[in-house]
Amino acid sequence: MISLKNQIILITGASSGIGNACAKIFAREGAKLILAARRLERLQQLANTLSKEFSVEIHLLQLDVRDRIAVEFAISNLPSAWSKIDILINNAGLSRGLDKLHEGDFQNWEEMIDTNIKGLLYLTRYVVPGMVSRGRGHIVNLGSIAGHQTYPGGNVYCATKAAVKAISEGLKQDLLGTPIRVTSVDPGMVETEFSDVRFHGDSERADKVYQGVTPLTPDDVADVIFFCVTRSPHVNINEVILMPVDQASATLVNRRT
Ligand code: NDP
Ligand code: 8X3
Repeated sequence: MISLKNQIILITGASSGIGNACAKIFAREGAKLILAARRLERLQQLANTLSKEFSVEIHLLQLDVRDRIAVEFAISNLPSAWSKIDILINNAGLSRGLDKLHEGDFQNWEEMIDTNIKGLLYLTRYVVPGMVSRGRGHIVNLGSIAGHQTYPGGNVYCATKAAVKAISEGLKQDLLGTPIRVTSVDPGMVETEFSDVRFHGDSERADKVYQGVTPLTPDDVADVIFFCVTRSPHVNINEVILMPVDQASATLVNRRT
């Protein structure tokens, strides 16, 4: 197992859910954290909590990953002590709506495509060249079971996660011959703000998604990511699919109610 002590880890979407849980587990291991999201006050709260609990160095980035110029500016203007990123966790992402494709909302589509695909590409494009020139690095992309199996109403969200799968595979191939590692972590149901965001704040509908099942927690996913990034340097975990015991596929869920 390799140590994360003093490694610089950039986590997008650290203001909630899986990104937030990753920040906690990496802080515990002595990594230096760059935490990015749009909601700066959330990041500040997280940084305060982590600083009290661990002696951790944290740099905050208020960043909308959909804004390519902002991503370029943020990465190229990192203070020199923070610029040599060792691990990039491309976690920022969201779903919007569960409409039939032929009745879909254009704004929802654009938000998912711009965040889940283009945002992930921008971060990758601006961070990975530095990894290549330094000869070290690891990119972890948050895919999903939705990138392997399409479910009714999932159409565009599933397409974005299928794109993440293809991008992860492509990046792995393009980095062959370098020591840089690429991993896609692809969960099933994880209870986070994900469903609230999908249903635009309709929490009653969001709660129903997790009714009668024991979903994964953000910490469960962070544990798997931690495992992937701490393997020996010659080991690349390409893809991990994890889901709750109560789930067998994107659509097959055992509900006890
Ligand atoms: P949350 O809604 O809890 O967290 C999403 C994070 O993404 C937030 O921190 C949010 O921050 C950030 N984010 C969204 N849009 C942007 C943006 N434009 N720019 C910067 N940050 C953004 O959901 P999860 O933790 O569940 O989701 C994390 C990842 O895991 C996503 O990629 C999701 O698709 C994936 N996933 C989730 C599953 C689940 O069941 N929950 C299962 C499989 C995969 P802010 O709003 O402050 O910008
Ligand atoms: C999130 C999991 O099945 O709700 O990616 O799409 S699912």
